[in-house]
Amino acid sequence: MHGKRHDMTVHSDQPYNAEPPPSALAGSDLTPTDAFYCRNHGPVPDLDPGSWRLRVDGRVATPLTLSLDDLRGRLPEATETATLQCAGNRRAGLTAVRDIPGEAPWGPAATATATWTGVRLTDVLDAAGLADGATDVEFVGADVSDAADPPQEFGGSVPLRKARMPEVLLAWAMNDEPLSPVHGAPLRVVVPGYIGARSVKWLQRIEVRDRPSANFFQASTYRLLPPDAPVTATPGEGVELGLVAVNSDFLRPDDGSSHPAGPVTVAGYAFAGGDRTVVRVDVSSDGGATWAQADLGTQASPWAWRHWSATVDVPRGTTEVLARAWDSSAALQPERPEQVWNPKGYVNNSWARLRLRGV
Ligand SMILES: Nc1nc2c(c(=O)[nH]1)N[C@H]1C(S)=C(S)[C@@H](COP(=O)(O)O)O[C@H]1N2
Ligand SMILES: [Mo]
Repeated sequence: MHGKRHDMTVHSDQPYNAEPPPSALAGSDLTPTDAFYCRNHGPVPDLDPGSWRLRVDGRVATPLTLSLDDLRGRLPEATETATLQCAGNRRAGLTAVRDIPGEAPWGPAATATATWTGVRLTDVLDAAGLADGATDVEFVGADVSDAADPPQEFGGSVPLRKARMPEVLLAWAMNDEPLSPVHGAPLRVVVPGYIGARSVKWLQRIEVRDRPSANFFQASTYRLLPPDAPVTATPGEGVELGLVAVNSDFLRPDDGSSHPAGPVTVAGYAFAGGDRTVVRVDVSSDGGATWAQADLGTQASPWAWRHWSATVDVPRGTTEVLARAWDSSAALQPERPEQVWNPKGYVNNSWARLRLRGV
């Protein structure tokens, strides 16, 4: 379904929400599109690329209505390799601490990396010209979500200074192929380094504003609430999520798998958003008493994850292997999910844990 592998873990059919088995992400800087997770808050809209238009308005000098041909023909094409990561990635680790009603228990594969091709958002903003008071750029999709109260289109904004950065794209292609419907055809935003929610799919409107988006999915969800807060935030409550915190997890071998006692190679990914990169990954098989540094893979772009691998000694019986990443601001993942638990289950960046059985 939706051009995905047959072995996706489908968190819901309607709307379609799914992640691949972790091993499907292993060993490759770029994720095949059929293994790229999908996160939808409403039904996938069926948009005709010929009649589709993008409206650019708000605090601009000249409001624009652009067709796909306008974008392709008038502006230089740009390509970027970037990792998307959902704020709900690894939520299952938080759900295990305390129930999180109404939110799917995503595993570690609500993240993936693709090459994205389109135009730079900053070029579109230049074409419209900015008016006084412009501070934020809001993106509005064509999908109406009844998860919002009242039902509304999915949307969100980023600060103007980020919108002006060359890595922020309006993309029509993913991994050198036209965007598929489920990934936002005909056009989506890609905001590298920010939570996946800001990479709005089925883009139909860009509004330049003098304040952040009031859309339900920015003002009332994708916010970090204190542990004792009710699940439904009043607009503006808690902390708006934006930059992705340093995170990592195992991709191979499978959690709970059995191996002949002795050396076992483990592998995973690590990612840090903003303008930070992953600089080190530590692995421990003695509960964190001692750590060895994993071998870091290449970094396909400043906006991409890094794969890593390490060989650990697995004795007979059950061993828990730990991994934790450091980013270029010297931030380190926190140890336990209890320390980061929050009512909506976002940003579980606690140490990765993998159980292996030596036989
Ligand atoms: N229009 C629209 N854009 C959206 C969403 C959505 O539900 N509707 N989900 C967001 C979230 S929360 C994430 S994590 C990413 C996921 O992108 P993908 O489904 O292409 O992997 O899309 C974002 N863009
Ligand atoms: Mo997300």
